[in-house]
Amino acid sequence: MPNMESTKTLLALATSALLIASCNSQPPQTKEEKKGNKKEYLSQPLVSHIYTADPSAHVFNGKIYVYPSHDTATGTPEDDLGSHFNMMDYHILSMDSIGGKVTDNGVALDIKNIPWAGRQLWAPDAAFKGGKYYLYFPVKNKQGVFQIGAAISDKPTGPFVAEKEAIKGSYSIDPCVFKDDNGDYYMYFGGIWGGQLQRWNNNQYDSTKGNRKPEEIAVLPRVAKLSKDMLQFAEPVKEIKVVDGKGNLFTEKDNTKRFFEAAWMFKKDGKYYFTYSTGDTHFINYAIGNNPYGPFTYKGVVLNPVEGWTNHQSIVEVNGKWYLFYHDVQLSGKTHLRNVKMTELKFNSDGSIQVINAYK
Ligand code: FUB
Repeated sequence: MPNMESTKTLLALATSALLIASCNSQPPQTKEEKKGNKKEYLSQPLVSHIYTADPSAHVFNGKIYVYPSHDTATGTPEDDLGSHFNMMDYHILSMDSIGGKVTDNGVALDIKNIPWAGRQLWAPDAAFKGGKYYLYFPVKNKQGVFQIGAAISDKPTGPFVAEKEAIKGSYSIDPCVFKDDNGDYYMYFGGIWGGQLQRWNNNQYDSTKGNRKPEEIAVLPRVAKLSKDMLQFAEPVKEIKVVDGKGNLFTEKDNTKRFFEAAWMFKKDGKYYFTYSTGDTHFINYAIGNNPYGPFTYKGVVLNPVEGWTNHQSIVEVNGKWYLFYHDVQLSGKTHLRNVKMTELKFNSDGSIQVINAYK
């Protein structure tokens, strides 16, 4: 019979051997896993041969078109004004059906063919009226001030011909053109920080105006009805009120709820849904109103933060189902080289939106 000491030694040796065996049976951890960041994405990039962002989706003649920014690695250093988002052209994506093959239709508009443009082609949108397609885009003018331009084509995929000047009275970024049931079109727009909206008060530009202080009322998004020819504003630009359940405007410190950029409007069951990004807190939120000018009452989150700093959405109905188009940085891991994605969006019976997580 072995003595107590030799039994303990044998047991210790056996335990060590088992531990070593079990450690060796594990696959090595990736860098991300070591950081505890194992991710399973909700959906996959629509295309991977180019970087795309800020997807504005539309259904024209039964086909799905996505109007994204075209992210490019130009080497422009990163700063708080978004100088690294230094895009030069637009490519339009199309699909015959949800989940179908995605076609890149090539260059639809190049910055060198926009007479008034300086730099940085940011998030575009598009509209269709009277047999013509209209592309709306923000770009800095030659003085470095963001304005919004229009371009026309006979085809939804372009090529688009830009107007010689920016839309008169337009400013800032992220146009969204919404067609109401009576045939009127409205442009929603604006974005703070690098999008310069904080510099505009009463439609006057003041380059010295900085970001709002935490206690101040947050900068409000803007809207203007479009002229019949779709190329100008038909009225002075107005502010849109996004309010809490008591009708109060948000202050800058309410930065999980206040508007930052990425306006997108849609209408469902007679209600106007104003959706937007909260920027530095990275949510896509929604607020509901009874008419195109608001006020819009904050209702909640549509999309939780994605991988990457920016979060930018569009929401569109295709054959009776609703879809959220968004982006993240799955392909590059770099904040300015993004990829567009889509997923189904569901409503509750009271019209509220079921929150979407970018990860499973
Ligand atoms: O793509 C450049 C800017 O990043 C957009 O205009 C913003 O909405 C943000 O996504």
